[in-house]
Amino acid sequence: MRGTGVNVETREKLYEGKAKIVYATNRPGTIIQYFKDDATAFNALKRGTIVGKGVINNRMSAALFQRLGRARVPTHYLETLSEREMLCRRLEIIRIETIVRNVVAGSLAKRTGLPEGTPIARPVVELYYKSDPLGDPMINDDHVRMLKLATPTELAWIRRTALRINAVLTPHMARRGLTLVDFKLEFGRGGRRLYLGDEISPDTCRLWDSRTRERLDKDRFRRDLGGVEEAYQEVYRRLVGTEPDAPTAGHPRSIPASRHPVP
Ligand code: AIR
Ligand code: ASP
Repeated sequence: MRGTGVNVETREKLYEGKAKIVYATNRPGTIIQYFKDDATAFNALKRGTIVGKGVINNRMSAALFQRLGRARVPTHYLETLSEREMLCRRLEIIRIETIVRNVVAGSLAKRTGLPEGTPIARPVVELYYKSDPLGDPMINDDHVRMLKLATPTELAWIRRTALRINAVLTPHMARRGLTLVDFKLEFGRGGRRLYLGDEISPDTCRLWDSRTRERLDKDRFRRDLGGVEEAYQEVYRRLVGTEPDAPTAGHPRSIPASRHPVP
């Protein structure tokens, strides 16, 4: 499927979320994720724009999906079509947000009273019910079964795969001077298999500078810390480098490297 993006055509809008738009394509079994600069927090009570975020999240997600693919984690990523468009396998999204935590932060600090920054000896996996009207409440395996969100076999695979992803991404980030504090994953069904979907970016991960513990993620937006764009650019520079991955040869939408707005 890779390298086949020539002649991919955008068709009807299937879904518009807070940070992305999903389009059908002329290729059965695929969708296009379009990454916006829009940012929301606290279940969309806070709204804003992070200039250039869509480009960064698209490229960064692609790089991390490729890294996970090399570690044999199945992801929905097929190809980067343009600065903001990613061709993906079409999934039936499982309505569970899976969070993996290596360091106490955010809602875990609130829930436990432990100070942010407390290391966690063995990663913690949490499940949330993906429901905007309900504000994504935390759930457990029994609720997953009760709500029929996933089968026990699927849930076991999700937990196992979330920890494998953490085991790949934590050292990957560490080599680039970033502490992977926590992150959110979404999985979906594609045919008979499960795949990692959505994105992996500073919108969905907490990333701290390993040395200074400076926050280099969406918490800068959520908490009005300033330097939001700069933080996204810094993460991009460390994870993807100043030269983005070479676009697929001959792709009509590929962006000449010289013209690519490297943040
Ligand atoms: N997350 C949760 N819902 C949406 C997102 N992006 C991510 C946050 C953070 C992790 O899940 O970006 O990396 C844990 O969030 P919290 O608020 O539960 O501490
Ligand atoms: N974007 C989500 C919201 O609007 C969650 C977040 O990242 O804070 O609630």
